[in-house]
Amino acid sequence: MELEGTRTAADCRFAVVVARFNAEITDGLLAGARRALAEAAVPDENVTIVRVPGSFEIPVAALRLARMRQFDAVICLGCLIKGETMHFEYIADATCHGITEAATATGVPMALGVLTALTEEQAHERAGDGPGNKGREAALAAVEMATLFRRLHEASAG
Ligand code: DLZ
Repeated sequence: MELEGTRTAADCRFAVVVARFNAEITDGLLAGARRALAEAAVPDENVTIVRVPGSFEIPVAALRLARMRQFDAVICLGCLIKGETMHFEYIADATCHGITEAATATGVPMALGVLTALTEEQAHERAGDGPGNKGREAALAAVEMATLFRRLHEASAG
């Protein structure tokens, strides 16, 4: 038997956690994610958007949403731009580990759409209107994982 997810997820529900820090970029990631979800036939009413101050706050919000058991997947969107500060490394590390832990602790798939860029220009390139938008990529991964997990559930029930 071979199982994989699908490209449409009309019956699935998604939460999107989006950081406000570097909002110009994260707004672009959110727009990319919303376009991808619409292309995957996910109705707007099946998408819940939750805003948090910065990327560091994403994992705890994602964990809380996953524990609600109302979402098939959580899409995490943020943008870290390397500056003079060591904060970049600390926050990037904590955010990625936190998201991984939230997913494995709950069994709810989480898609990583947190940009780590060296410059603002690099970040803009990954949050634009084209196919390279990382919010779009995260949403497509979430659709695939959500539908895969539905199939796994059906397979284990049947
Ligand atoms: C403090 C901080 C810094 C320096 N840089 C970023 C960043 O590039 N991207 C981001 O999403 N958030 C940043 N933050 C904010 C932290 O994520 C967090 O919101 C604060 O430390 C408060 O907990």
